[in-house]
Amino acid sequence: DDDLLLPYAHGHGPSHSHRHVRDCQSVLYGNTTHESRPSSNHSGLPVAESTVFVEPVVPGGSRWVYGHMTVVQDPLRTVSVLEPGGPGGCGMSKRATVEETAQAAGCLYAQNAGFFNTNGGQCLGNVVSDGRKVQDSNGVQNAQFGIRRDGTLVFGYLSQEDVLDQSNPFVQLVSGVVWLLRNGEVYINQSLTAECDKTQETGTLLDFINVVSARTAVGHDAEGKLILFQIDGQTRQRGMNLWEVAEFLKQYGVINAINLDGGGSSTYVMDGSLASYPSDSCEPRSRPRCSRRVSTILCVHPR
Ligand code: NDG
Repeated sequence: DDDLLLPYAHGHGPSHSHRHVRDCQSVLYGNTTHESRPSSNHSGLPVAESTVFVEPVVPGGSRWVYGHMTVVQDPLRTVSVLEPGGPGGCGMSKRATVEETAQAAGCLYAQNAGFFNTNGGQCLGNVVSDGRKVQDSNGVQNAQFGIRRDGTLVFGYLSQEDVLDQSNPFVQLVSGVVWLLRNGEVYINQSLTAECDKTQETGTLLDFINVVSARTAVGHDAEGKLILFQIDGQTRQRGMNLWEVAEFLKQYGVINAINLDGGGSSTYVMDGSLASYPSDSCEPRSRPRCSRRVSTILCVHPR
């Protein structure tokens, strides 16, 4: 398809196209650079189930992490990618705490999602929010999560053509960094060769993967339920590296998953109230730790 011909704008992309991903991936995946699954649709059940956990990072290990896992029964009708502070937030390079964005939208559960430029505050990557195309990444290649109009869940790498597709368009779309699990297998080594190194600001892509930190991720299980994942941490001191996040999710039956913005951005909100332990210090330092003003969020709302 045409993505082979599209140059990467602004020098942000890798020096290769989707052709590279296809050439370097095993025949197992053929020509596809992303995975698509029908989403579940259990309209009789509660919208979502949220669990808190304290678990050893490695089974039997001594390092423990605190986190939240949210299982969403009907992602098409109850999950939205929301701009910081509401519609238009990305256009204004706005940043808002997850509480602020979630309260305004009436989210039952919410966590931070897309990366942003820590200098200018710009939202990075693709953003489609409730059917509104907010911005596209201009072909910059990072792991994506999207929901199409018919409810199909999409994880992986998308060409500009895929992003702009009008036959079954994305109604929600957000970009992460590192495709953690593809078809139930850890896909981090492949992500290392394929993804843009400039979207995240925690060292090189390899450092970003290997460092322990607070993290957020999104994935799906075998039934097509959406799985939101958030763990607390502090970069270089507590939390999980991305290998551990991938193993953890795999162990709990997640099939495809991507990593979203983490570190001081990692935040979990229930009914508009902070329910996680963020790592950023408050400015001014009148209190110990504060929610960071972040970019886009993933919001689980009533049907
Ligand atoms: C977090 C990220 C950093 C990113 C910034 C803004 C981690 C470990 O938020 O990479 O540049 O999006 O995910 N850190 O600090």
